[in-house]
Amino acid sequence: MKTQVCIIGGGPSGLLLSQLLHLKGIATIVLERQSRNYVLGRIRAGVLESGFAGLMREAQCGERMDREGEVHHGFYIAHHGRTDRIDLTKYSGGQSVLVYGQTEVTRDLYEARERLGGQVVHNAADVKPHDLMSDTPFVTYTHNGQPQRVDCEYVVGADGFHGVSRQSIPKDVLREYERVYPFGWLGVLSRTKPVSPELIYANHERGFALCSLRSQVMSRYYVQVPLTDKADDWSDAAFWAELKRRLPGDVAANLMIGPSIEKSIAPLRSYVAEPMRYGRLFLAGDSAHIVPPTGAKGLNSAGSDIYYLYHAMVEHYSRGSDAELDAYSQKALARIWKAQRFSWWMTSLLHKFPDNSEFQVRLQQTDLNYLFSSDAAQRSLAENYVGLPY
Ligand code: FAS
Ligand code: PHB
Repeated sequence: MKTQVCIIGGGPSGLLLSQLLHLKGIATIVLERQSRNYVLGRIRAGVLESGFAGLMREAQCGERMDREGEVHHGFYIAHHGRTDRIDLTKYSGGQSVLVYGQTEVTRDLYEARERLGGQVVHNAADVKPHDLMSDTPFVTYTHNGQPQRVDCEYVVGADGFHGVSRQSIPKDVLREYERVYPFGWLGVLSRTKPVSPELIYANHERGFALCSLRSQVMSRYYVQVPLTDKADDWSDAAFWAELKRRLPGDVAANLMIGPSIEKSIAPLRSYVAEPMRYGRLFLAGDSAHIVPPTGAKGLNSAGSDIYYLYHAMVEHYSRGSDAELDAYSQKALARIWKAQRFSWWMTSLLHKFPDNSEFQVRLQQTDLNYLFSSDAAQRSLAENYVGLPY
């Protein structure tokens, strides 16, 4: 097979880039290790920045998102017996976020690829990029036991944190930066009415909790748990009881509980790999960076990578200029590191760190008191949460 851009990974990053390039007449193929249902079975992000939503619309995938997604103008932080609201719209100069699950984003992208006859290969095993430093890179894989080869001009590694692409960059070229947090998030999805019309982030002495949603009949809740916990250790009853303990009394009293339809634990880490380019290979999304989900920046950071790479590829193929391709890694990393900073800060602000000294505990409390006493501090939080400009 021959194509212009071979994309490894059929998650939101790979599918969005493939769809955007296709609309500009640039040929792509997406190689996805799992089945479509497996990819759609993952429950992940829930909040979209306006930049990401704009890319979905440009990709002709925004119709259901705009119909079913909820525009949110603020969220709550419950802490030290108080519940304060961050007015995102007031403090970000009129912006908002869209609450629409990553699962639905991915479903919309799959359906759009199908409508356009896009090439998405599922169950692609042993995917491996070759000759990345040449002008004729290629990718091999096996499908239904048959060896396959894709000759291409560029390879995009959109294969997530555990993918093969980042591993294809030599160790003496790759620089990695990482912080692993001493806790994880136990998440539950339930067909229940959300307890609050807006998200509630809770800083509690027992640990962090988050009340989110997917729709008015589908709720998404999280509690911070030790890294040693397993999702199976938690019965539904134990989860709901712990969540209630960490929420303000009036909220806990109104919490509608029900059977979990998904329950999983996500470890929390901050991670960046540099550079995001090696010859004809470009990394995008979780293959190059991971954030703790506290700031809702994971999927949204993938969005800005895709925006830069999409425009760089169009520049190359339509105007023969490689300036934006050459600038991609530096440009993407500049925004990635700001999302890293914000995600680390929100995580430090809201979680219980087992090894924190009394001094650090008081600093965290002071950080929250300062936040809600300062318009400047709330403007800073709001402009980062709605998404810094691409
Ligand atoms: P993805 O990991 O989504 O997609 C990569 C794809 O590549 C996968 O489908 C994988 O099967 C495929 N792949 C991997 N190796 C391959 C190979 N060798 N060959 C072919 N295909 C291969 N973000 C938030 O904003 N909020 C959240 O609450 C949140 N929760 C999360 C919970 C978990 C458990 C995880 C892992 C992430 C979470 N994230 C969250 C971040 C998440 O939303 C990512 O940012 C988002 O999935 C990034 O999309 P992709 O870059 O497409 O990577
Ligand atoms: C979610 O709804 O899954 C969600 C929302 C906000 C976050 C993290 C996760 O910061």
